[in-house]
Amino acid sequence: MSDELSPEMKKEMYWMMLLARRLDERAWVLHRQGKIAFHISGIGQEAAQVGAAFALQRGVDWVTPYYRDLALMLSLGYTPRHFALSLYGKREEPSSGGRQMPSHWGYKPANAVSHSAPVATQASHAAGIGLAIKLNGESKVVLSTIGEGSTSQGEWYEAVNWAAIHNLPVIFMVENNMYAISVPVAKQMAVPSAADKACGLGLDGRKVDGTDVFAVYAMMQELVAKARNGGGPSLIEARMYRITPHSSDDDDRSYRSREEVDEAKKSDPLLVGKRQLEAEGLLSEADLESMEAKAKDMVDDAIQYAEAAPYPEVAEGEYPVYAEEVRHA
Ligand SMILES: Cc1ncc(C[n+]2csc(CCOP(=O)(O)OP(=O)(O)O)c2C)c(N)n1
Ligand SMILES: [Mg+2]
Repeated sequence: MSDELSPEMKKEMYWMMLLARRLDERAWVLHRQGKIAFHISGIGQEAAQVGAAFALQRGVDWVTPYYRDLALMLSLGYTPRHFALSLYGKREEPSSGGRQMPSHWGYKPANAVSHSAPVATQASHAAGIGLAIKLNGESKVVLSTIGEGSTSQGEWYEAVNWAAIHNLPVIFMVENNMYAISVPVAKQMAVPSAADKACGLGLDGRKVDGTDVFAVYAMMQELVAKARNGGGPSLIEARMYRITPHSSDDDDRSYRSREEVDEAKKSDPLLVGKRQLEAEGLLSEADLESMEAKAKDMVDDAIQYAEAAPYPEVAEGEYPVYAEEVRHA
């Protein structure tokens, strides 16, 4: 665990993971109740996301996140209300006025760029932003996240290669959750880790336990500092397990056993984080109870808010998606 983190920061990181988890769980319930059309979950990936986000300068650095990054986004200031608005496709949703799919993010105050549905396109966006930062002489970095399966895409190699050639301030974080929908990681890559791909592209490749929020934070801090000081890009593989089905439309019983999932739940990042904080005497039963109560209140509030919020007007379907002055005219 990083010594540089104060007890308050450690608790804050645990809180972010807990809030993301409770919000995510509620989205599954809303889907099963028929209230929302789609959910894609970050359950099991919160530690990597929170650890990475806390190593950034929020609102200064850039992120090109991918669809499982709810905990990352909440750590950057995106709120449960924003997320609920996206689940319901409401007008006030910040990425696109309710036109993007849920979990496709996009949040200007956090310099978070909405991604396209084709996987790996965000890596090219990150390389481009990295080049702009370099040309402008700014002291900023880009965090670009992706699933391990998507690192098979040609576009991903092109983006990482390009960032390496031009020494761009980009950290490519692979959230290796062992599956790409139904395809296990062994059928996705011949190397043991996505980090091993770095040596063929000429950048720093690191592996970290993606269930340990403090380990991810410590490694990210180092890589962010390196990128910020002109040391170039890095590739980091955070390993974890996708505890839920791929999405609300997937039945994972057709390709993996319940025993496998139950075994993986023993390394649930929330459990790991709780044990770490308890071992340091930083988390009492009372702390946990009050965090749970606060999370429930925030999730209830977000859903109520989104349910009451207006949908976009039909005429807005013809408006540009990203020109806000027109969208909110
Ligand atoms: C170019 C492209 N091919 C296929 C898909 C369909 N698709 C969406 S998510 C996904 C799996 C990606 O797996 P991984 O990168 O491991 O991310 P995870 O969902 O496991 O977090 C696939 C195949 C897509 N969106 N884009
Ligand atoms: Mg995956």
